[in-house]
Amino acid sequence: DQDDIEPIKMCGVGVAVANGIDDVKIVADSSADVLAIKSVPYASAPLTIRTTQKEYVDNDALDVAEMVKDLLSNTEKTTTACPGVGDWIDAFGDAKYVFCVTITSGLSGSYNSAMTAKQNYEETYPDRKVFVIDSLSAGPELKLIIEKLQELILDQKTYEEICTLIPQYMEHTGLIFTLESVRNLANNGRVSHLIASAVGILGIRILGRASDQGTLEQLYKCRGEKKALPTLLKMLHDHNFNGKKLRIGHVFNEQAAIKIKDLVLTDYPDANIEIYPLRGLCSFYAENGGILIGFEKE
Ligand code: X90
Repeated sequence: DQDDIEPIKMCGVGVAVANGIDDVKIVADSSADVLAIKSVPYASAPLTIRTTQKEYVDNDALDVAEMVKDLLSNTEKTTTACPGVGDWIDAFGDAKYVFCVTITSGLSGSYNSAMTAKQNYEETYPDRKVFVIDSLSAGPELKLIIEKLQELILDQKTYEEICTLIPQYMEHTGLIFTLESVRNLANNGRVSHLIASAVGILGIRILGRASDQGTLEQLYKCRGEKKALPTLLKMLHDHNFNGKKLRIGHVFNEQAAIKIKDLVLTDYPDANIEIYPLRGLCSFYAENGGILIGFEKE
């Protein structure tokens, strides 16, 4: 059937065609919320969420609902950790060409860790190459980058071509979000005090975007979902959504995600929209009810 044929068709990237499918691999940290993809080898390097009692590894075995529930009733400090150099090298496996996507270097050490892993990997195996991509974002924007990598690989683009095309694509992607709480972000020093204090008031949510530096930029605050959803739509307009791909990740808030999808389709009838639950790391920081939207822009 089709699934058996496809992997042969893509046979590595450009110059390495004769060496077969194991030659190319997409790797991302678990902030991408992507556990597996079709047709191209893929691995996810997990971040971890830690209390003094317990460690949650953000892999496919994690029960996100249980973690979110546990942490709601937990009052002690919870921290997170990015993949270590060894975790990244494990994820690279034995691929000749690796495309490695990380959460923003503006908020995490994941990118630095991946860069060290790249150095070690290329020193140990001089014929292998790793292209590390700092997403300057989190969640659904990484998903868009991974989908584009997959498309370029299946299109038989060479390693060098992809190294040029992906940064160009990323100039045309963005991330907006709405959060009902920034408690975990604030407790871990990942947002300014200004933003943290805005959301201290019950019922107030913030709307914002990933800044060009890969940090949280607050654009609005509002009370209640009724106002938040049209504002998200306005933000998409303001940030030049091209009417094509949009990815909505949510923390146990599928209802709002569906409403957003319907609103978007009214203005952009040809949009390609997918809704999915966020995994551990993004659920921890975006918190219950949180919505992250990755989109393509002009
Ligand atoms: O290295 C680590 O321990 C991970 C730290 C990650 C901190 C930020 C995670 C943000 C997740 C929250 C809203 C979207 C913000 C996007 C700004 C670039 C998602």
